[in-house]
Amino acid sequence: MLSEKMLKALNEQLNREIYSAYLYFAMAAYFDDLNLEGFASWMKAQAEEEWGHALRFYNYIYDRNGRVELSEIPQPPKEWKSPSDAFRASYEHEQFISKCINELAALAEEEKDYSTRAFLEWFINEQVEEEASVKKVLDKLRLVKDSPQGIFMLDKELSVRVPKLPTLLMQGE
Ligand code: OFO
Repeated sequence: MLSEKMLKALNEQLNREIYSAYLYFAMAAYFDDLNLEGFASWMKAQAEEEWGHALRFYNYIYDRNGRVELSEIPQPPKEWKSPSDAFRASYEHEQFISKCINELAALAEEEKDYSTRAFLEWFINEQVEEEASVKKVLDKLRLVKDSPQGIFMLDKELSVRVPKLPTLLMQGE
């Protein structure tokens, strides 16, 4: 059984994960608008994975006899100054999410809720990967200084990313 405080915090994170998906869809639209299909498809894969994160919280809340509560999702930005500006925003967002996950883990420890603490382990590790994958692209964009040739090359490179399928999570992966 989840404490009221823990349930509220888990629901808040579930909604943040949905916002993450929303933000990455907005970034995908920004890149599609620039005809950068590789960047757009990378962002769509990222958005799909964020739905997977939201589903993990959803399933966990019900496994612990809680109730999912959806809140209003803020409108994400529509434009960024450049591809590197979009990836910088994405990196900052991932750092914020890592901080939220760490705070959730601290709360679980404070509450002696070891099941929730164990559940969050996956997210703690995932955030290392999330920050690193965004930072890798950001560093390359900085290296090519958003030059058309560099962006064209990166667009090709990013087009190969495929999402880890969130549908697996619905089957209790
Ligand atoms: Fe991008 O890791 Fe979830 O929010």
